[in-house]
Amino acid sequence: MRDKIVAGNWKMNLNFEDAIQLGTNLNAWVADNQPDAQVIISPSSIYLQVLLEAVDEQYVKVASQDISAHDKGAYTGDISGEQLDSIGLDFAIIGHSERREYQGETDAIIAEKLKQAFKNQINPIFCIGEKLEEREAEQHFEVVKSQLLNALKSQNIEDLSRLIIAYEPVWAIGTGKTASPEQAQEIHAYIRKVLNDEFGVEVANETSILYGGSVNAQNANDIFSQPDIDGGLVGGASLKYEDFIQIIAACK
Ligand code: G2H
Repeated sequence: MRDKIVAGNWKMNLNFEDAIQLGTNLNAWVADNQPDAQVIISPSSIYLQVLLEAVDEQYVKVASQDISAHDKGAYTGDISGEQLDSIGLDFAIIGHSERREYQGETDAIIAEKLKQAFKNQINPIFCIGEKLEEREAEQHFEVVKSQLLNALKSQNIEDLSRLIIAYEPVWAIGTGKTASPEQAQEIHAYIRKVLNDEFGVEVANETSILYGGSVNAQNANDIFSQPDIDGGLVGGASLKYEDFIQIIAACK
Protein backbone atom coordinates (compact mmCIF):
# COMPACT_ATOMS: atom_id res chain seq x y z
CA MET A 1 0.00 0.00 0.00
CA ARG A 2 1.51 3.31 -1.00
CA ASP A 3 1.99 6.15 1.49
CA LYS A 4 -0.36 9.10 1.90
CA ILE A 5 1.76 12.24 2.08
CA VAL A 6 1.10 15.91 2.69
CA ALA A 7 4.18 18.04 2.10
CA GLY A 8 4.40 21.76 2.83
CA ASN A 9 6.64 23.62 0.42
CA TRP A 10 7.45 26.79 2.32
CA LYS A 11 9.38 28.22 -0.65
CA MET A 12 11.26 31.45 0.27
CA ASN A 13 9.02 32.36 3.21
CA LEU A 14 9.19 32.60 7.02
CA ASN A 15 11.92 34.03 9.19
CA PHE A 16 13.86 31.80 11.55
CA GLU A 17 11.56 32.21 14.52
CA ASP A 18 8.36 31.68 12.53
CA ALA A 19 9.80 28.62 10.79
CA ILE A 20 10.72 26.94 14.08
CA GLN A 21 7.38 27.87 15.60
CA LEU A 22 5.41 26.43 12.70
CA GLY A 23 7.53 23.27 12.65
CA THR A 24 7.15 22.61 16.36
CA ASN A 25 3.41 23.39 16.32
CA LEU A 26 2.91 20.92 13.50
CA ASN A 27 4.98 18.32 15.28
CA ALA A 28 2.79 18.63 18.38
CA TRP A 29 -0.41 18.44 16.32
CA VAL A 30 0.73 15.33 14.46
CA ALA A 31 1.81 13.67 17.72
CA ASP A 32 -1.63 14.35 19.23
CA ASN A 33 -3.76 13.55 16.19
CA GLN A 34 -1.86 10.74 14.45
CA PRO A 35 -3.12 11.55 10.93
CA ASP A 36 -3.05 8.94 8.17
CA ALA A 37 -0.73 11.04 6.03
CA GLN A 38 3.00 11.34 6.43
CA VAL A 39 3.72 15.04 7.03
CA ILE A 40 6.73 16.69 5.41
CA ILE A 41 7.87 20.30 5.70
CA SER A 42 10.27 21.92 3.26
CA PRO A 43 11.86 25.10 4.62
CA SER A 44 14.65 27.22 3.17
CA SER A 45 17.97 25.40 3.40
CA ILE A 46 19.35 27.58 6.21
CA TYR A 47 16.69 26.16 8.54
CA LEU A 48 16.97 22.49 7.56
CA GLN A 49 19.25 21.30 10.31
CA VAL A 50 17.59 23.16 13.14
CA LEU A 51 14.17 21.95 12.02
CA LEU A 52 15.44 18.39 11.82
CA GLU A 53 16.37 18.80 15.48
CA ALA A 54 13.16 20.61 16.45
CA VAL A 55 10.76 17.95 15.15
CA ASP A 56 10.50 14.25 15.79
CA GLU A 57 10.99 12.35 12.54
CA GLN A 58 8.30 9.85 13.45
CA TYR A 59 5.82 12.76 13.18
CA VAL A 60 7.28 15.29 10.76
CA LYS A 61 9.90 14.76 8.08
CA VAL A 62 12.00 17.57 6.65
CA ALA A 63 12.76 18.07 2.96
CA SER A 64 15.19 20.26 1.14
CA GLN A 65 13.73 22.39 -1.68
CA ASP A 66 16.52 21.39 -4.03
CA ILE A 67 19.68 19.29 -4.34
CA SER A 68 22.81 19.84 -6.40
CA ALA A 69 23.23 17.98 -9.69
CA HIS A 70 26.89 17.46 -8.76
CA ASP A 71 28.78 15.28 -6.29
CA LYS A 72 31.00 17.98 -4.75
CA GLY A 73 33.39 20.77 -5.62
CA ALA A 74 33.33 24.28 -7.04
CA TYR A 75 29.57 24.86 -7.27
CA THR A 76 29.02 27.97 -5.16
CA GLY A 77 25.65 27.99 -3.47
CA ASP A 78 24.83 24.35 -4.22
CA ILE A 79 24.14 21.76 -1.53
CA SER A 80 25.05 18.20 -2.40
CA GLY A 81 23.07 15.06 -1.73
CA GLU A 82 25.91 13.81 0.40
CA GLN A 83 25.80 16.97 2.53
CA LEU A 84 22.03 16.70 2.94
CA ASP A 85 22.35 13.05 3.87
CA SER A 86 25.08 13.92 6.38
CA ILE A 87 22.67 16.05 8.44
CA GLY A 88 20.13 13.22 8.43
CA LEU A 89 17.83 14.60 5.77
CA ASP A 90 15.71 12.04 3.89
CA PHE A 91 13.62 14.07 1.41
CA ALA A 92 14.20 16.66 -1.32
CA ILE A 93 11.88 18.45 -3.73
CA ILE A 94 13.37 18.18 -7.21
CA GLY A 95 12.41 19.91 -10.43
CA HIS A 96 9.82 22.28 -9.04
CA SER A 97 8.34 24.43 -11.82
CA GLU A 98 9.68 27.58 -10.16
CA ARG A 99 13.21 26.20 -10.46
CA ARG A 100 12.55 25.11 -14.05
CA GLU A 101 11.31 28.64 -14.79
CA TYR A 102 13.65 30.91 -12.78
CA GLN A 103 16.79 28.78 -12.50
CA GLY A 104 16.61 27.29 -15.97
CA GLU A 105 16.45 23.69 -14.78
CA THR A 106 16.02 21.36 -17.72
CA ASP A 107 14.96 17.72 -17.74
CA ALA A 108 18.65 16.81 -18.14
CA ILE A 109 19.67 18.77 -15.02
CA ILE A 110 16.73 17.34 -13.11
CA ALA A 111 17.79 13.84 -14.14
CA GLU A 112 21.22 14.47 -12.56
CA LYS A 113 19.57 15.78 -9.40
CA LEU A 114 17.38 12.69 -9.16
CA LYS A 115 20.44 10.54 -9.55
CA GLN A 116 22.13 12.38 -6.67
CA ALA A 117 19.05 11.88 -4.49
CA PHE A 118 18.90 8.13 -5.14
CA LYS A 119 22.63 7.79 -4.66
CA ASN A 120 22.44 9.45 -1.24
CA GLN A 121 19.35 7.64 0.10
CA ILE A 122 17.19 10.75 -0.25
CA ASN A 123 13.56 10.34 -1.29
CA PRO A 124 12.92 12.74 -4.17
CA ILE A 125 9.61 14.56 -4.48
CA PHE A 126 9.93 14.86 -8.24
CA CYS A 127 7.75 17.61 -9.71
CA ILE A 128 6.21 17.51 -13.16
CA GLY A 129 3.39 19.45 -14.78
CA GLU A 130 2.33 21.34 -17.85
CA LYS A 131 2.04 25.07 -18.51
CA LEU A 132 -1.22 26.79 -19.39
CA GLU A 133 -0.52 26.94 -23.13
CA GLU A 134 0.32 23.24 -23.15
CA ARG A 135 -2.93 22.39 -21.36
CA GLU A 136 -4.87 24.57 -23.82
CA ALA A 137 -3.19 22.83 -26.74
CA GLU A 138 -4.14 19.49 -25.11
CA GLN A 139 -0.50 18.50 -24.84
CA HIS A 140 -0.56 17.90 -21.09
CA PHE A 141 -0.35 14.11 -21.33
CA GLU A 142 2.67 14.25 -23.65
CA VAL A 143 4.37 16.92 -21.53
CA VAL A 144 4.15 15.02 -18.25
CA LYS A 145 5.17 11.78 -19.93
CA SER A 146 8.27 13.33 -21.43
CA GLN A 147 9.22 15.09 -18.18
CA LEU A 148 8.84 11.82 -16.33
CA LEU A 149 10.73 9.64 -18.77
CA ASN A 150 13.43 12.17 -19.72
CA ALA A 151 14.45 12.27 -16.09
CA LEU A 152 13.92 8.69 -14.99
CA LYS A 153 15.03 6.80 -18.09
CA SER A 154 18.19 8.74 -18.88
CA GLN A 155 19.85 7.76 -15.63
CA ASN A 156 19.06 4.06 -15.60
CA ILE A 157 17.86 4.37 -12.05
CA GLU A 158 17.21 0.81 -11.03
CA ASP A 159 15.49 1.11 -7.68
CA LEU A 160 12.54 3.48 -7.81
CA SER A 161 11.17 2.54 -4.41
CA ARG A 162 12.07 5.96 -2.95
CA LEU A 163 10.36 7.89 -5.71
CA ILE A 164 7.52 10.30 -4.92
CA ILE A 165 5.95 12.23 -7.79
CA ALA A 166 4.22 15.59 -7.49
CA TYR A 167 1.97 16.57 -10.37
CA GLU A 168 1.69 20.34 -10.37
CA PRO A 169 -0.02 22.01 -13.33
CA VAL A 170 1.91 25.27 -13.63
CA TRP A 171 -1.28 27.21 -14.34
CA ALA A 172 -2.60 26.25 -10.92
CA ILE A 173 0.44 27.21 -8.86
CA GLY A 174 -0.11 30.13 -6.52
CA THR A 175 -2.84 31.41 -8.85
CA GLY A 176 -5.86 30.33 -6.83
CA LYS A 177 -6.90 28.14 -9.81
CA THR A 178 -6.89 24.45 -9.13
CA ALA A 179 -7.34 21.59 -11.51
CA SER A 180 -10.77 20.12 -10.83
CA PRO A 181 -10.59 16.86 -8.87
CA GLU A 182 -11.60 15.05 -12.09
CA GLN A 183 -8.91 16.78 -14.17
CA ALA A 184 -6.33 15.94 -11.52
CA GLN A 185 -7.49 12.32 -11.22
CA GLU A 186 -7.36 11.91 -15.00
CA ILE A 187 -3.73 12.90 -15.23
CA HIS A 188 -2.69 11.09 -12.04
CA ALA A 189 -4.18 7.89 -13.47
CA TYR A 190 -2.26 8.57 -16.68
CA ILE A 191 1.03 9.06 -14.79
CA ARG A 192 0.41 5.77 -13.00
CA LYS A 193 -0.22 4.10 -16.35
CA VAL A 194 3.08 5.44 -17.72
CA LEU A 195 4.84 4.10 -14.61
CA ASN A 196 3.16 0.76 -15.16
CA ASP A 197 4.09 0.60 -18.85
CA GLU A 198 7.70 1.69 -18.33
CA PHE A 199 8.68 0.33 -14.93
CA GLY A 200 6.13 -2.34 -14.06
CA VAL A 201 3.11 -2.83 -11.90
CA GLU A 202 4.91 -2.70 -8.58
CA VAL A 203 6.41 0.75 -9.20
CA ALA A 204 3.02 1.94 -10.49
CA ASN A 205 1.17 0.71 -7.41
CA GLU A 206 3.74 1.74 -4.82
CA THR A 207 4.64 5.25 -6.00
CA SER A 208 2.81 8.04 -4.19
CA ILE A 209 1.62 10.71 -6.61
CA LEU A 210 0.86 14.04 -4.94
CA TYR A 211 -1.18 16.88 -6.39
CA GLY A 212 0.11 20.44 -6.10
CA GLY A 213 -1.26 23.80 -7.11
CA SER A 214 -3.41 26.02 -4.87
CA VAL A 215 -4.46 23.19 -2.55
CA ASN A 216 -6.27 24.70 0.42
CA ALA A 217 -8.42 23.73 3.38
CA GLN A 218 -11.59 24.02 1.27
CA ASN A 219 -10.61 21.92 -1.75
CA ALA A 220 -8.32 19.34 -0.11
CA ASN A 221 -11.07 16.85 0.67
CA ASP A 222 -12.35 16.63 -2.91
CA ILE A 223 -8.86 16.41 -4.36
CA PHE A 224 -7.57 13.79 -1.93
CA SER A 225 -10.63 11.58 -2.30
CA GLN A 226 -9.61 10.71 -5.87
CA PRO A 227 -8.21 7.19 -6.15
CA ASP A 228 -4.89 8.04 -7.78
CA ILE A 229 -4.16 11.11 -5.68
CA ASP A 230 -2.09 10.12 -2.66
CA GLY A 231 -1.75 13.53 -1.04
CA GLY A 232 -0.51 17.00 -1.81
CA LEU A 233 2.44 19.31 -2.22
CA VAL A 234 1.10 22.48 -0.67
CA GLY A 235 2.63 25.94 -0.98
CA GLY A 236 0.79 29.02 0.29
CA ALA A 237 -1.65 27.16 2.53
CA SER A 238 1.17 25.26 4.26
CA LEU A 239 2.37 28.53 5.81
CA LYS A 240 -0.87 28.86 7.78
CA TYR A 241 -1.00 26.40 10.66
CA GLU A 242 -4.80 26.20 10.89
CA ASP A 243 -5.20 25.61 7.16
CA PHE A 244 -2.36 23.13 6.90
CA ILE A 245 -3.63 20.89 9.70
CA GLN A 246 -7.03 20.76 8.00
CA ILE A 247 -5.34 19.76 4.76
CA ILE A 248 -3.37 17.03 6.56
CA ALA A 249 -6.54 15.77 8.22
CA ALA A 250 -8.27 15.63 4.82
CA CYS A 251 -5.71 13.17 3.48
CA LYS A 252 -7.06 9.76 4.50
C1 G2H B 1 2.85 24.60 -6.10
C2 G2H B 1 2.45 24.63 -4.69
C3 G2H B 1 3.51 23.98 -3.86
P1 G2H B 1 0.77 26.61 -4.10
O1 G2H B 1 4.07 25.30 -6.28
O2 G2H B 1 4.55 23.35 -4.53
O3 G2H B 1 2.25 25.98 -4.30
O4 G2H B 1 0.03 25.64 -3.22
O5 G2H B 1 0.99 27.95 -3.42
O6 G2H B 1 0.14 26.73 -5.45
